[in-house]
Amino acid sequence: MKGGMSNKRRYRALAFLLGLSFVVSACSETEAAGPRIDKSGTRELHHRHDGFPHYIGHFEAEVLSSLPHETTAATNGLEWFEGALHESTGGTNQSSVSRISAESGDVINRFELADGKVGSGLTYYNGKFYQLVRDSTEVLVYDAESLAQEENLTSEDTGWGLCNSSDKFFVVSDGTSQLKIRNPETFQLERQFTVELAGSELAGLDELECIGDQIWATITDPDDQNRASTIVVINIDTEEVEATIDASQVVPEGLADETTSTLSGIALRPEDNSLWLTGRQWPASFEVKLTPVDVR
Ligand SMILES: [Ca+2]
Repeated sequence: MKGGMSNKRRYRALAFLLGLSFVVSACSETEAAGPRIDKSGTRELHHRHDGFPHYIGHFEAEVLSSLPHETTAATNGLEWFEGALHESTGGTNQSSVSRISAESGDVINRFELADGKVGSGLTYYNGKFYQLVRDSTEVLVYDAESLAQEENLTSEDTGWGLCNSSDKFFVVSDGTSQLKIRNPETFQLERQFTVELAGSELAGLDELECIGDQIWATITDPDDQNRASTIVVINIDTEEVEATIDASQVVPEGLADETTSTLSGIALRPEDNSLWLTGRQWPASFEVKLTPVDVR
């Protein structure tokens, strides 16, 4: 941390504020029909009217179950589609898009990128997968069933993470504090904004998952391992951070270095609203539950 409040103190301060918002939210929901808040630590803590889980506050992630993950897979994007996990991997001359069995973790189908192309963010939209290429404006497009390549798109600039927000927008990160909202048909820029955490720009936004009206983002920060296992949850409309998640307990022990231990994959399985995390060269992908942290 370069000057100012330490990260730990900053997170505690933010967690306190978010904790307050959680309490306020819980109070405001009591008039609605049915139980809205489940504090027993199940994975859906706040059921929204549209069926998506909605998390507000500060949480810790714990492992519920796991799926084998190739330790050679440098995960840069993760997405569930039709009961299978789909993964974009980076690494020079090792990049691919893979469909992975939810039962065994085995690769069912794989498309390998041409040498020199580094796979990055991945998302599904309207029968196709879209994959960003690191340091390139090229957006690779695949048929979602066969993973056959289709005609590519070209973006105005480069990106890291990618998610599909309710089939209305693509959200793109680029390792800075900026998020770009793009038209999913044309990839044209519609809006962009700066993400702030506790009053400071939050750089390093990386892998994304769009869940309802929220954008879940991992943070790549080689100088701060706490941040590298933190997820921030941003409201796409208000552009505010609504929740933080400490996933440090999920990071497997014994990984070689900061790069391999970095959390770099988030995916929500829509069939059961289960949340899955993995990282570069992790031996497993993990289903996690989120437990609210009492920060008062
Ligand atoms: Ca994702």
